[in-house]
Parts: sequence; C-alpha cells; structure tokens
Amino acid sequence: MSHSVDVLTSVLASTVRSWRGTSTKRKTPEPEMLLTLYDREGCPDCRFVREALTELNLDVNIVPCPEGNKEAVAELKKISGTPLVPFLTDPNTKKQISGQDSIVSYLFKEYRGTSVPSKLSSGIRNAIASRIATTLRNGSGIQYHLAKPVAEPLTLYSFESSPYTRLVRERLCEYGIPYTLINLGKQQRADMGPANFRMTLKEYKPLPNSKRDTFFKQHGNVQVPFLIDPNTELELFESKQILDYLDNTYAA
Ligand SMILES: N[C@@H](CCC(=O)N[C@@H](CS)C(=O)NCC(=O)O)C(=O)O
Repeated sequence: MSHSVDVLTSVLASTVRSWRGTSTKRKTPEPEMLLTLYDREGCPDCRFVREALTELNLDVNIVPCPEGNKEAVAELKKISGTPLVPFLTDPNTKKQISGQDSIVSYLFKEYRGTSVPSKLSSGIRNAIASRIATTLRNGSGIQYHLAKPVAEPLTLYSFESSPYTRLVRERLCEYGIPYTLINLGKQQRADMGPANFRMTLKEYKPLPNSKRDTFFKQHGNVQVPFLIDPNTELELFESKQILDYLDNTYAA
C-alpha cells in the first residue's frame, strides 16, 4: 500500500473514532514511574486504553504483543495469567489490570480522580467504531513480522489519533519492538493542525512548562511522529522515513 493511501485510511480510522485521543488536559500530575501497557496496536480494545492515556497526558512503556510472537505472548501470560491484551501494570500503585474497561476506569480514578468521561466509556457504538477503525487499517498492527532483536527500547513521541504516528506504532508492534510512548496531546487551539499550518496567526507557542514546551525548546517546533532509537543513536521525524528506517534496521 502506498504511503498516501496508508495516511488516508489512518485519517479515516481517527475520524471513525471521532478523533478521541487528540487532546490532553493542561495539568495532570505525572506519576513518578512509567506505567507499562501490554498492547496490540490494531486491537480495538487496546485503542480505548491508548486514547485514555493521551487524554490523561500519561506516558507509558509499550510492550507489543502481536499475534504470532510466541515469546511476547508467553511473557504476557506469565505476568498476567492470560494471553489477552490490553494488560496494564502500574509500579506506582503496584496494580496489575486486565481488560480495557477496568484499565480505563482505573486510569481516570487514579490519575484524574473522576469516572470515565462518556466519550471514552464503553458501549456498543464505541466498540463498533473501534472495530471499524481496525478494518479501515486492514488489520495492520496485529500480526507479528519476523524481526531482529532490539537491545534498548525506542522512544516515540505521539498522540493516539495522529494518523501519521499510527503507522509508526503499527510497524513497531508488528516487529515486536518495545518503546516508550510519550504523549503530546493537544492542549490549546494553537496546537491544532499540522506543524507547518497552525490554527493561529500568532507565532506558535506551546503552553509553558508542558511536555510540548520541552519538545519545542529542543526542536524548534512540535511534530509527531518523532522517533529516538538509542541502539543506533538516531533521531527521526517524518513517518515515511521512520517506517523505512524500521524496515531497513529491524526486519529479519
Ligand atoms: N509529514 C509528516 C507530517 C506529520 C504531522 O503532520 N503530524 C501532525 C500530527 S498527525 C503534527 O505533528 N501536528 C502538529 C502538532 O500536533 O502539534 C509525517 O509524515 O510525519
């Protein structure tokens, strides 16, 4: 599939999800230690959890569990007692939780002190929309593709609904590459739109003292996906280049 078609179907997938997982509340205290999510990018249930993580401005270690990766699934089964994703571990509270509804409820209660907002709550419509999103992406980010082992986890700057970033997350999942997901959800009107076409006439400035602000100070703009690979000391913008890099570096 050409990159443009991939981007288009990814836009459609985000649209069918009503662009949940785009915005992030201005202030959510960051937990001391990163949470870990055993995840399958194309799995409709895992999507709910990642949408909640963006909305809550929480970063997370992703352990990809693509179908067909026997080692990853065996590891998951050892820890959780079941081969099912999503599964979340939170070292801050020592909680281990299975299933999207329990995980999303836990995240909102623990990190926002509220119940799950209706747009993220479970229900038949929401579940169907998430399945349609997976169908639109033709099941990408589900099956394991044989890959070389990775010594150090990568880091990906993302937000859940980002159509370009979804393509990278799918590929990382298919190769079973663990990574730290840094959520840079949108926090104000000026964050809307692509990096080179902001919805503001003023000079772009992220909210002070936010993760976006830190990123802006480092790179002079905010654009996702942005990938860091400590194994090769590479830092890369642009989804197509990142996908080519992952194929060239990690496909077995
Ligand atoms: N050509 C870039 C486009 C990336 C892009 O437009 N990303 C959007 C999110 S989907 C973005 O970073 N928008 C600016 C922002 O979120 O602040 C690529 O293929 O990676």
